[in-house]
Amino acid sequence: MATREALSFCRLCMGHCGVVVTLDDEQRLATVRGDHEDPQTLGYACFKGMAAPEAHNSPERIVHPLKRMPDGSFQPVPLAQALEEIAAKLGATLAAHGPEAIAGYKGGGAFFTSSSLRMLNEFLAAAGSPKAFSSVTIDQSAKAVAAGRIGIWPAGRDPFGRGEVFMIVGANPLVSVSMNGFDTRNPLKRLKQAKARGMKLIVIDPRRTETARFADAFLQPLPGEDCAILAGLIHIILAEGWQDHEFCARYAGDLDALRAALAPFTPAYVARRADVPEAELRRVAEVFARDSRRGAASSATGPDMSPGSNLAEHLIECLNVICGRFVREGETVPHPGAILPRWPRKAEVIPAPRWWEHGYRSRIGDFGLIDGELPTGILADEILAPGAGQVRALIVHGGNPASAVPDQERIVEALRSLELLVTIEPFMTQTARLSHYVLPPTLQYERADLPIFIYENLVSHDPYTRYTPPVARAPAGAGVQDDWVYFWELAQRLGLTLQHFGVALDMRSRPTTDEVLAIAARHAPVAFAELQRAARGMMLDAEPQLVEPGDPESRHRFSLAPDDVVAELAQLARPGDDASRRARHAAYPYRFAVRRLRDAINSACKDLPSVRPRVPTNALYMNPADMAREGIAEGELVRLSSDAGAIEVVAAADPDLRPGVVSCAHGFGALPGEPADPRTHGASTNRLISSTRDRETINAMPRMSGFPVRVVRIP
Ligand SMILES: Nc1nc2c(c(=O)[nH]1)N[C@H]1C(S)=C(S)[C@@H](COP(=O)(O)OP(=O)(O)OC[C@H]3O[C@@H](n4cnc5c(=O)[nH]c(N)nc54)[C@H](O)[C@@H]3O)O[C@H]1N2
Ligand SMILES: Nc1nc2c(c(=O)[nH]1)N[C@H]1C(S)=C(S)[C@@H](COP(=O)(O)OP(=O)(O)OC[C@H]3O[C@@H](n4cnc5c(=O)[nH]c(N)nc54)[C@H](O)[C@@H]3O)O[C@H]1N2
Ligand code: SF4
Ligand SMILES: [Mo]
Repeated sequence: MATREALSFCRLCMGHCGVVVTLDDEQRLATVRGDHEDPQTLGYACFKGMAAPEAHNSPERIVHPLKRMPDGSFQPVPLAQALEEIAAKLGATLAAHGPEAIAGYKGGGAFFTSSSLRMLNEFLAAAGSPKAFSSVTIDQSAKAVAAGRIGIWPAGRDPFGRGEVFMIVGANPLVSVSMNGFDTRNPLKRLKQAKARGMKLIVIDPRRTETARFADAFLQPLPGEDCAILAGLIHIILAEGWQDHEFCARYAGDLDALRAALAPFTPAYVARRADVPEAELRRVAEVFARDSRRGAASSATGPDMSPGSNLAEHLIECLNVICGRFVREGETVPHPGAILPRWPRKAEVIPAPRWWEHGYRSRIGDFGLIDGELPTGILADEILAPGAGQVRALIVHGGNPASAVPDQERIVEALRSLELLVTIEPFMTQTARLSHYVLPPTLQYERADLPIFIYENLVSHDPYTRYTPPVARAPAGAGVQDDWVYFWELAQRLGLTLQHFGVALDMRSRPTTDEVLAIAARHAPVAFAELQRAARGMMLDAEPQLVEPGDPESRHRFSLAPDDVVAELAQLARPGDDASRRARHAAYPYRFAVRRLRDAINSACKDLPSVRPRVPTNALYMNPADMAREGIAEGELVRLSSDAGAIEVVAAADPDLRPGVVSCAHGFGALPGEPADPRTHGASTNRLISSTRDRETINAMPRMSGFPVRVVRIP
């Protein structure tokens, strides 16, 4: 019986929906609903967000540290024993093989736990290991690569709330509630508000998505052709002279070199290649550049998971640069920093920093660091390839690499070969099952938290932040801990000092979670205690930040056409390419497109009792005309193959998908070698992807969308 209500916010995705929760007599989470008085998210909450009580109270939830026994079963062990044994093993590995033998992988569950979101990195740094991996480099790290190659405008792009236009390349924020630049605080309402004030929406997506239904201009190309499409758009804009001439003169470097490199991408060539009408391509250029003066282009996983992802992001930013779509001198910075420190935003370019060209190089593939981390595309090789620096121990924090990392067979082989695999995880996931130890965390409503503050300007486009106390109790008798506690306890046993956002933690007496959060929030314009008292968060707009004039002496420019980008464009346009694509097309006539499901988050949430019937499996979506041509009926089993592997999945009709394209969500299926029923377990799309071929330069991003596949009905 529900006895008490409390306010909090959901931490399953970037939406951060403000919610009202009810608690039962034991202070356990009973219900979750959208908070209609929430100033940010205006009452929105999705089905899986409201299903959180099922996760918190699940009989399947891991509530004690588990140790894998020689027979493969898991036994609960006392926390002290688990920590002693793990620390002893880590210590022995460090002594025998050095810090490079210890690595970490951080996933979504860790990013959305603010007290812990840097702890894995900080633990590895304290141990002297450079081997931090995360889901970022199998997601949208092309954005970091693009910033590193083109340069940075400190005040950022034109915000959604002020633009006359917003261009979406391969994202579906009305379902994913996650997209750089889109206002995802109740995305449907925010989109309707923006359209009501006259904002034009452009969508480029092989599927007529929930978001695309609102588009003023919609391109439905083959996936994997964004580089050509974007090159074509810039080609048209420069040819017509629709760019922002003043901004270009002042800030755009190598504009002529870019123009030359884009010469092959004529509208006719691009239209043929991406299979879109040339007139529609022109229309997108018109709506974005000719008819609008402000408003940015942005993207999400569509282009960032397809071949040429780094180039695609570079070209998106080129579009913004040539059209001058940045917050200008004298204008307010939308979110200048609430938890993160504020810094001067000048109207000038920070020249391309190319971070990865300095410092550490990986032993596999000679990659540099992206945002201080190694690319997850080489994780399996770092574990499997013998030699000095081979990874022998891995800590997985809030992630499920056995499901999430492309080339499932190879990553699972790697995880199985580890001398020590420790996973901080609430459920018996595929990765947990391969682990030597599983350490159970508190779940979201049981812990104090802040929004995912490292991306705070994506969560809210206003200077807003919010604290939540723990509102619910963990299950009676449970041995769960806030995630960061595990890192502190292990560090202490190894004699290491954790530096949390530059502040040394007390390693003798364990701090509280609030103390840890307060360290991260120490630059906030208000005291942490004040933040804690604000039940629905705080708008920290007492001192709006205006963009300062740039240094008149500054000669810094955006690098529109650095050598590597020019080489990638030349490669894309090379004449042999057409022929080889035609040959591939004969063997693999469809193209695969990534997609997400509304009621699941990657590999999580789909097994909750109320969600299960809504997403029984990861169906392969096909256009009904393609199904008819292949003789495939709704619900039949098909074999989906790429040049890297094959899976069996259930076919489902999706008239919104363009012909020639098939689409299937990731995060399903069983471990390699184990039986899996495609109708009840689904299958892992990561078996269709090679981790050693087709990797991007710089961030080793695998090719996860836009690749050729074949679909055959299984009789
Ligand atoms: N083929 C293919 N592969 C993909 C993608 C794709 O589109 N296609 N998408 C990629 C992308 S964008 C991403 S971000 C990655 C995701 O990669 P991961 O983050 O590694 O995968 P998830 O399935 O999201 O795993 C999150 C885990 O966190 C756990 N968790 C939930 N709450 C908590 C908590 O409070 N604390 C802790 N410690 N854990 C918690 C969940 O149970 C779950 O097991 O997958 C990538 N892989
Ligand atoms: N409900 C739900 N929400 C989620 C998640 C989830 O699993 N479920 N996952 C979370 C995570 S980890 C992330 S990273 C975000 C991702 O957020 P989004 O990137 O918005 O995810 P999707 O909804 O899959 O949208 C990707 C779109 O790209 C299109 N696409 C595929 N290939 C191409 C291509 O080559 N070019 C173009 N132009 N389009 C292409 C697809 O048709 C699809 O509509 O979502 C987050 N939110
Ligand atoms: S949209 Fe995201 S933040 Fe909002 S309720 Fe759903 S999962 Fe939670
Ligand atoms: Mo992601």
